[in-house]
Amino acid sequence: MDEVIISKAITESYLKDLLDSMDVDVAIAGAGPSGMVAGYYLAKNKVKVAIFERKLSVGGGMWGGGIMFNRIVVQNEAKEILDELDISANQYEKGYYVADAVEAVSTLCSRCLKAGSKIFNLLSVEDVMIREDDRITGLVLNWSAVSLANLHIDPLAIRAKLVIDATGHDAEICRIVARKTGAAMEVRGEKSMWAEVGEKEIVANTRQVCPGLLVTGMAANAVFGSPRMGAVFGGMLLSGEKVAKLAMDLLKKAR
Ligand code: 48F
Repeated sequence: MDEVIISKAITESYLKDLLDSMDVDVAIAGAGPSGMVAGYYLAKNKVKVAIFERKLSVGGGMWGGGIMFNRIVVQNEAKEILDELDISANQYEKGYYVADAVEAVSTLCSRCLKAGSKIFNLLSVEDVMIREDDRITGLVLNWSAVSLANLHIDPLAIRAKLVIDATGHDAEICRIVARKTGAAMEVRGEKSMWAEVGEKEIVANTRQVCPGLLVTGMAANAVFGSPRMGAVFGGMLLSGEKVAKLAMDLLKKAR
């Protein structure tokens, strides 16, 4: 065993992937359920995609189900996506399926990676690149450990034809853009729990919010002031699928 070979293997292979991901078709902020579903469908369709996740683990709010009972509920409309991803689920009542949250996250992550997405954990999106006409052209990244340690260290940037905000309840990327472009967009903030309305509106709220920036998952409901839903995940999956389709349409048009 040679520790230096091990160290070189890790460094070279990581840096190769990071360098390759400095110019992508789609960069996704956040590897929660909506971000990874988007990453899966994009990569499956040969789109070059990189996902940047602040935490050590991917999966966002899906691991813990409802109040740490690690089960998630998915309604009929999104059952097809569970099947596509090969996540097992049992019907609880007509139209309501229950899945194991740990199987859901681990399988989704595996399918997303095996389809060809790159996921970089421990990296936080701290800013975006904004060019003419308030177009978003990339992400500004720093190690999550830098902000945790309160260090003053400059970030690095990656270029993307499109950026997807999949940062969940805080809609962090949209908030940055709203702050830095003034009138270009507004983040209204999510409303109190109302599963039926939240699940319906999340799909409609999944869209391009300013040139080059799309929003998915809970971030979409936060931007447009729609309710949160609790541990029902169909909307997240449908939103991730929809944002991938929208991104592919935009990429096609730009060709
Ligand atoms: O919060 P999260 O799971 O968002 P989501 O995909 O799904 C929401 C559900 O989990 C649940 C729900 C169900 O009804 O409401 O809450 O919309 O995943 C967001 C991911 O983004 C990461 C964060 O750590 C999490 O893993 N994240 C947030 N801000 C940043 C980020 C950032 N600035 N840079 C990188 N990652």
